[in-house]
Amino acid sequence: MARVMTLYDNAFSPFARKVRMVLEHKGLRFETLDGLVPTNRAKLAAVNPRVEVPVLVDGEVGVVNSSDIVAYLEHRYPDRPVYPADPAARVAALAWERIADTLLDPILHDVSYSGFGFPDDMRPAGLLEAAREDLAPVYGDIERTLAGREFLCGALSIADFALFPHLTSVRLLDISFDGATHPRLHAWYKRLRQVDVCRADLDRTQAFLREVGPPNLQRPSRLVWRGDRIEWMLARGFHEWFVAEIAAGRVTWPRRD
Ligand SMILES: N[C@@H](CCC(=O)N[C@@H](CS)C(=O)NCC(=O)O)C(=O)O
Repeated sequence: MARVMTLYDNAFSPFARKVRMVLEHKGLRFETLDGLVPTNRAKLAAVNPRVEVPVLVDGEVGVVNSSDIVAYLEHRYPDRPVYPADPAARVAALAWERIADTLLDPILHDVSYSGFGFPDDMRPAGLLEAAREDLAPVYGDIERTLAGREFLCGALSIADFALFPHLTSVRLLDISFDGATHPRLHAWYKRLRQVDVCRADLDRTQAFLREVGPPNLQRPSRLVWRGDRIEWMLARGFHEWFVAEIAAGRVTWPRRD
């Protein structure tokens, strides 16, 4: 019997959503386990000491970190590739994935307080404006790149899958692109929503939000912070706010219990 891979995921995690879309795009069989529900925490810690999703377990092989998982899948299951064959397009696709992982994720995490939402009196003044300033060049780059193209690197690729979850989130906050200024970006986003695996991703996330979302979504007493997310907060000058969060005991780090 063919072995079935296990994806430790979470419908709210942009990294896990990216990996799941790649698995589905490739038509691979896998089962999922929500690694961020407290009852599965020990299982997740056993495969990833940082206790983060996503993790992929494929027989004897366990892979952590979303871009490593995508690289593993592409190497091990090359059919229906997500990396472009052309060397320059491949470099560009990986660069888009890096921008999604290391810039868009931090901005969205920090602005939305990891999706849990800031109570009004806790959101530092100027945070949304900083997000808009740093997103504007990314929107502009996407707009320019899409000239004469359906997808960012020609055919559908990891670039589109990596950016899609973040672009679904900017629309929920007041930091979205607008169709008048960025018509190609707007059309591309609409096109992606028609792609089966992207539509399924959005449906899953919306169902998850309906199930656990406001008013039921509990803000955790301490939020997990890590590298790029801290860097963006500090680089934009919100260090006093961040230190106050640490002092108030509301900050924790990725680690094993
Ligand atoms: N660099 C990692 C980042 C993964 C990550 O930050 N995962 C978050 C969810 S988006 C997580 O599991 N955080 C632990 C928690 O919230 O308890 C990747 O690309 O997979």
